[in-house]
Amino acid sequence: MGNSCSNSQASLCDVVDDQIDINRTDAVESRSESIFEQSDEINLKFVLLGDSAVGKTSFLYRLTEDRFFESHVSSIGVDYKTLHFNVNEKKVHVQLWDTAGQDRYRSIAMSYIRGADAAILMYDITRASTFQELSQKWMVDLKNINDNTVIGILGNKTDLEATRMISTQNGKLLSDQEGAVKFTEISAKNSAKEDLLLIFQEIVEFVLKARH
Ligand SMILES: Nc1nc2c(ncn2[C@@H]2O[C@H](COP(=O)(O)OP(=O)(O)OP(=O)(O)O)[C@@H](O)[C@H]2O)c(=O)[nH]1
Ligand SMILES: [Mg+2]
Repeated sequence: MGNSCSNSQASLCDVVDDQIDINRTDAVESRSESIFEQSDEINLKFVLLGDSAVGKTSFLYRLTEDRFFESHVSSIGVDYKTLHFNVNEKKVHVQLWDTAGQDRYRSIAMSYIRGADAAILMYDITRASTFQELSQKWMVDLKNINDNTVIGILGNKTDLEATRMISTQNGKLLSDQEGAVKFTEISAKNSAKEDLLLIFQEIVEFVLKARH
């Protein structure tokens, strides 16, 4: 990632705050990290999971920096950015953890599931194996570790429609089967940042509702 969070760093890195200003989401000032959850401030932890090269890091870049890179630099550890939302007059700070999809880093990825309020699972609509692994590998591990995590499922790379292997209907079926609160297809390459933020905010709102 940019700044101090490069892909060559395997563990913790500095928070990179991103200011957001969309519809129901007002931009808020950057803040210093706090472990306290004050009455008008809520801190959430989300984790991004899925096979290597499905587009997790690209999604994070589009959400936070509105950029896209054609090259694939495999993540080798974990990295995060903090997104800020205003929901019902509360400031919600979401740490979004981007994990590495390669098998050899799986145990690291798994350790970030613990304590996660939500998991966003991603597959590549042009690679059937990434869809199968979602239910056979990622979902199994997720539920074994933390059965209460709110789940969102994203099928990525809709710009590659000509080589699509997984239909939208099958994505929806999987989502229903796994009890995901949100399923949609996106393109980290072509989707507008604002649209991705709205999808993200919907999941945030589900998490907040689930807490009450
Ligand atoms: N055409 C297209 N390519 C994409 C899209 N999203 C990501 N890619 C490409 O897919 C490759 C992998 O993207 P990454 O974001 O690095 O994938 P990742 O899931 O983070 O992979 P790991 O870090 O190895 O787990 C890169 O070459 C990206 O440019 C998309 O929506 N459309
Ligand atoms: Mg990555």
